[in-house]
Amino acid sequence: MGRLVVISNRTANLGKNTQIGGLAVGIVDALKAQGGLWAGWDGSVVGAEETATTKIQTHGNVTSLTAPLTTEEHEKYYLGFANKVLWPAFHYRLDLMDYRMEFVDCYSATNAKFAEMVSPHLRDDDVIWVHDYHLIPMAAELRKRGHKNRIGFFLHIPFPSADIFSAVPRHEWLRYCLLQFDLIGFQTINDVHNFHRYLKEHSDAAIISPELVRVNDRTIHIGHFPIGIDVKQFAKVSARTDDTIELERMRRTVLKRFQVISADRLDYSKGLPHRMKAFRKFLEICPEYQGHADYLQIASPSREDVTAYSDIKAELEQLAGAVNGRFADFNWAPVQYINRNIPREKLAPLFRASLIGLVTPLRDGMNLVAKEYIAAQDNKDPGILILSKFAGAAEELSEALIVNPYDISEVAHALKTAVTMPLEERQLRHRKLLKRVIDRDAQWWQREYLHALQHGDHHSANERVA
Ligand code: ADQ
Repeated sequence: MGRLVVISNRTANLGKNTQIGGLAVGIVDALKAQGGLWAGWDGSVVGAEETATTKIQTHGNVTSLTAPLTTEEHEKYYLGFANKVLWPAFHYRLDLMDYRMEFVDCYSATNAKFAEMVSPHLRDDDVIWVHDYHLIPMAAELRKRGHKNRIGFFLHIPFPSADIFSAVPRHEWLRYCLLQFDLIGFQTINDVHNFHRYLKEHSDAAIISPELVRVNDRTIHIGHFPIGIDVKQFAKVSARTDDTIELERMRRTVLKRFQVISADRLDYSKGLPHRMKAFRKFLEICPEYQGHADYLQIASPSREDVTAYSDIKAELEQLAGAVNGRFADFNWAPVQYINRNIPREKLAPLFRASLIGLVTPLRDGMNLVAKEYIAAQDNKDPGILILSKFAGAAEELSEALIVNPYDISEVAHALKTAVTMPLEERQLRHRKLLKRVIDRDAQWWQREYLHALQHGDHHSANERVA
């Protein structure tokens, strides 16, 4: 078996991996098991005049290969085409798409730069796994350099409907690039359907079966591989006896108060203002819970250089202030809003201590917070997950209270249902959800994907998913 080569926009620090999320956990495990290379951007931005040098670091059988972005690449490739064109369009926000021709040129050139960095290090039997929307042209660039390896792509964000994808400028070129991979992996069955429909309507690719597409002399495999979390690690940190849990116990039993929690990157796709309005509506329709419901929104700063992100931040802050202004009393403020990164060791006990996990993105590839919330619960007295039907996770987590995040009133009523749900029903739902989260954890995800990539038979993998 050859080595595994992973190419992603960002790489994790291989030296210490205690803080990494599901994606990185799955990848690091696979790299360590097989030996290999992890290549990507090192996170720094340098002036064009500074020579961009490749950094090579080795940890055991894994080597990391990273380079900085120049100011121009950061602006046009990363913030530009990736995050002002592809991200909004793939999350159904064509209104926020800001396309410029120089963005796509730089996106293409930056992919070529990373391909050039990786190319001399590749061996013929390496299996290459490329991640996410930043690197759609990577296989095409590697093929140009003569590499005939098996190259797979995994899209972490949704693949939108055919109409939306065909509205992305240069979608024909993006399609050509995607079809240079040997395996295209999506998060959900819905994403696979959207891709098929797009191919049927906008290309002459022959769809041989749901898993096989043929274009000219190439056969491309397609499948869905829902990403999971490192359940054991998350359950372990959430179970640590912690002041947070003690506080919540007191809250629930002595003060008859309960906590609702949300944690997201502060991104317009996550539906934070809609959710804040739903909580406000809940306080309106259930006045008996005023003084008893605490809503904790933890929102980590994200892509603040993009206007749409600073706009959503301002909107959320204004709303949180307005809800508190309207409902707060001397001994209670309904909304606690934290705008920073919280270490995993703190986040997990907070999830465990909250009666309701409110996860209502307007669109999301998967949403790992939903799975983390389930993994953090204690089955003796588990909390309830309220989950958007537009999160990829809703395809698997059907025992959650599934809601339409655009329907403020529906979400407010789901909050009411959750607060009054009997313990036995909470336990029953949680048992089923936890089983699914455990069965399809981060390790399962990488094994299924790599099996499909290496053997070209993801059919069996996806049958197991169904
Ligand atoms: P993201 O959009 O970043 O990921 P998500 O899947 O929810 O979304 O992962 C966020 C991670 O960050 C979770 O592990 C969560 O615990 C953590 N997090 C959130 N808020 C935090 C805070 N304030 N402090 C610290 N940590 C915080 C993209 C796609 C998703 C897809 C993943 C993985 O958009 O749909 O699930 O990739 O494929």
